[in-house]
Amino acid sequence: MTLCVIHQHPKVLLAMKKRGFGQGRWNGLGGKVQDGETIEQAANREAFEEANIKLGELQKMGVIEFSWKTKPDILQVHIFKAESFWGIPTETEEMKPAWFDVNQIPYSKMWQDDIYWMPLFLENQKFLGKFVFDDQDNILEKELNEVKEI
Ligand code: 95L
Repeated sequence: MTLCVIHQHPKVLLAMKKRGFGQGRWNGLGGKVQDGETIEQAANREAFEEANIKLGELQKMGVIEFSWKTKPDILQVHIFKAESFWGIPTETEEMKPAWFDVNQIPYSKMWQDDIYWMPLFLENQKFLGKFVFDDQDNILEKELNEVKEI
């Protein structure tokens, strides 16, 4: 899976997921990598599908593996930063994009892992991690390490 957060300091672009997996949470843009597609191509395609924007250069910021104690699903998420994009972030059927000040990130309405890695992301520090959730998406186990290179 890909996850791209646009960071134009002091603002980040997040998007409220309106339906499906992660509904009701402020997310980055992204989704599943399709057959025949690179991870970067998937990040670009998802940004266009979800918010109608074309991404500039992508920086690899982190890889996190998410799993659930009570489900077989394992998601390997590649987290990217884009500092530039083309177009106007537009609400789609899936997402409602909005800008947040880096000091007012809505962590209480986000996935619980974000509060751990977003500060590293904002400081341009790369990271690798693993989180295990319960069936209500609460964190049961966490591992997060800063790294020099992804
Ligand atoms: N901005 N953060 C996200 O969009 C995000 C964070 N954590 C997650 C954990 C599991 C998952 F399946 C998705 C996300 C996710 N989209």
